[in-house]
Amino acid sequence: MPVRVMTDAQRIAFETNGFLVIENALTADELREVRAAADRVEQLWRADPALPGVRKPELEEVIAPINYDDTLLRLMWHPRVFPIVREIVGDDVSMIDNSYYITPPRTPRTHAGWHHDVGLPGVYHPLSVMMVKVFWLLTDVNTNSGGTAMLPGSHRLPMDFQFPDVADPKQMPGAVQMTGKAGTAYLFNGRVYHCAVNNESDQPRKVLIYNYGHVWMKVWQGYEPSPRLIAEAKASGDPVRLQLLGAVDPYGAYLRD
Ligand SMILES: O=C(O)CCC(=O)C(=O)O
Repeated sequence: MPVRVMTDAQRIAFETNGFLVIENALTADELREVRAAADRVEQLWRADPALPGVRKPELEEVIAPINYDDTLLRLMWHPRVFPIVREIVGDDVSMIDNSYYITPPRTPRTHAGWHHDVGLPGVYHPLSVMMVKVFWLLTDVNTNSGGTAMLPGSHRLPMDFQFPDVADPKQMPGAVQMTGKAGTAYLFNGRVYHCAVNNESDQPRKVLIYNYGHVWMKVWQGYEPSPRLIAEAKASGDPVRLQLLGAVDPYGAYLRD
């Protein structure tokens, strides 16, 4: 059983809304360290257009930043956030994908319209938690910065629920805009209906995204941990690191303490 770390207010907020905000998830020192690592990764990635990612006017995405820098690897089991993810997903928690998103200033359009992250055949999603995604804000994000918008409670809606079509993502009735200072983390059930709004500001929005699921699920294609990370996890013998990187028996592994 996962150790219970969530407060009652957090459990109720997550169950009812489908998302949770953790302010100051990173201390000032940690934020400095994580930003420096993200900057190093961005530099390496920009220097080699063959490295995997998205390079579009509405989004730049470094695929699998944990493969580049161990500070970003360690963020995957950060002590203020990972225990919450584990409590929600369960002891069979593992990594599905990870990204570094840079939304350029003044995007011409959103990079992600309204969607659910999960819609698996054979799963009754309104009562399931298949994925939990954590966003780590590396820049301050306000309502104009190209951040995520979510429909609270939408993870519980029937599978055939008809959402309205909206031309501008901001027009979705009932949507809540995720904002926060750099160092904030927010996490959500991958069934919550969400999108990114346009970045109407003069600043890039920078976020690290870590998506967790169950260890028997496959890693999102193209986001696999590098052979180096697997070898180092095996050498470490650390059960959390091994399981998050999928270097375990997918039908037998679960974290024990
Ligand atoms: O960029 C965002 O805030 C939204 C990203 C998104 O839709 C996703 O990760 O599924």
